[in-house]
Amino acid sequence: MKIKKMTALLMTAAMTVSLAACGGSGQSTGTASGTEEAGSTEGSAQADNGGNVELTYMHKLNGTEKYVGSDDINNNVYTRCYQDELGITLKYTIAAAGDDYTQKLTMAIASNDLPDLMDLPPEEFSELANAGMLADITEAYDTYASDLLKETIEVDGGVQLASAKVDGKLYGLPQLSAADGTCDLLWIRTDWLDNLGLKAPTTMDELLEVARAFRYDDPDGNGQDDTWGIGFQKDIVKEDGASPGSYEGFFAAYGAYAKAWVKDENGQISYSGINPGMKDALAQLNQMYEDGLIDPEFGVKDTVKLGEDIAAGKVGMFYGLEGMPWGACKSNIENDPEADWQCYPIVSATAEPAKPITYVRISRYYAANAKCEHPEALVKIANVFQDKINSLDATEETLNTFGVDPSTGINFAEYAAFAMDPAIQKCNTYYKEIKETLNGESKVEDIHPEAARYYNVIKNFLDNGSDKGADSLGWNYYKFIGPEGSWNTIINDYKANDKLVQSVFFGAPTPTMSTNLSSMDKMQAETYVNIIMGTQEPDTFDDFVKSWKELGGDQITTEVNDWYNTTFGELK
Ligand SMILES: [Ca+2]
Repeated sequence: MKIKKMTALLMTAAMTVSLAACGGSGQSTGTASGTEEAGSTEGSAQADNGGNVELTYMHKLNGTEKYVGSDDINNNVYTRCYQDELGITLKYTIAAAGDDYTQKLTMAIASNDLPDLMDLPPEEFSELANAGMLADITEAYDTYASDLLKETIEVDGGVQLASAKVDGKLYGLPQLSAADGTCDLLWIRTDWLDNLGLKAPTTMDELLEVARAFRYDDPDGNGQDDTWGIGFQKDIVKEDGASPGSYEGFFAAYGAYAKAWVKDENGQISYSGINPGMKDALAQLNQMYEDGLIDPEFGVKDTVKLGEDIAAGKVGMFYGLEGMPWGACKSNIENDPEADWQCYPIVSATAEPAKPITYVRISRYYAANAKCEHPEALVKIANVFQDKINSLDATEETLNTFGVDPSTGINFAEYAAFAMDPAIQKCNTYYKEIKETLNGESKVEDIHPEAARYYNVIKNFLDNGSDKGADSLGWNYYKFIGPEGSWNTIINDYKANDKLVQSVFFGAPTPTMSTNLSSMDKMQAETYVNIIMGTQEPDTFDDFVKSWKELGGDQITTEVNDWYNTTFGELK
């Protein structure tokens, strides 16, 4: 069985190898643009089944694309499909990854040499949409978007789609982030809990007890004083925290978040990084630091370094996202098959339940040039990925052809001109199907073929006596989408009990954010670290709040509220 190579298809929320992930340096496949559009006669509804339409496209690559034979970005299973099924020939005038793409995009905008279709980061999208340089695709979307595409893109009630509108007109399709399914959980070494006869904490006081025991009571039984109670990394002021070692799950115990914009019951939006609960949270972290529960080197450890400590069996608890079984925890159980990890709901320090924060992060918008004669092509192209990969009618064959080839591990989905994974619906569906199949209530032949892939991996792990060392991939899936995996906690605790809080601001930065935010973030991060390490008294938090407001915070707060009211005025 080539299970190792059967890299999970998608599940963007949880996967380290994410379809939408930006790659490093990519290659460009041509730059000449030349002609504007070509192909069939006018009439925007006539692109399919008949005359062929050629459209130029500026596309951001992941940088990880691998091709078979003589295929390339202009000729592959997706471009041939667009041609055969839609009569659309895509000509990639720019196809690059990372900074290379950003540079080419900046140049194309500066020289007003934009292709028919394009990938745009939020800031550039907003700029071009407001300048009238993008096609209004409102009607094209209404007419041509398949039910599945609409269902996928409007999964959040149309919130992210609304960010692609100006004056009620739609100018692009957002690459959705899997908000409201990606949030902090408390990950704990359960073998250490067992060794010390402890239970998983349900309150902050209990968490402190466990952290103390993990630090001082030799949880790994090697007779050495060599373990930390709870792991944190250096990036405190960061959306989603940085995982592993996020602070957002910890701050949430005090009703605070480092980087979130939260709406109150009166509809007012405020920045939670200056919330009074944050002062209590930082004071508590300072106490833990003083008590030796936190690695004093945390301020110079990034997620990779913390991951190495976790993998080496030095850390017994941390806050992190639902996909944590894939990273350091996997390395840890591979190094030490006795090790085991389980996620738990985050704990509260107050009488209120702790509510994890989720962030919307739209990486890019797919848009059409205002001069493009066939803007509807954008929508038709977007339908394809849904049909081939995300439809309940998808088969093993379509998944292998348009997704990951199980024999080579090549992810053909990376070639898609527009790919969007309904990660949350998928996780919900697959979780349920896998659980039912494990319980004998469903047959593996009857569940979604992608769910069946994960089921088989999990079943293999369970049948082999749960040998984590021998089947770390099976352990991964079990801990993520198995009956007691992280997804179970998210839907059966966080969602079922209405605990998730969504940060409501996303998209292009506001004007004052563009000019002032990076220095404000820096000041915030320094204040937090100094308070934790005791070089500043917790009471200096109040001075920080005052400075933050004066240095642009009050202005940004006004801008965020204006943006929200303008963007979602009709929606709410
Ligand atoms: Ca020890």
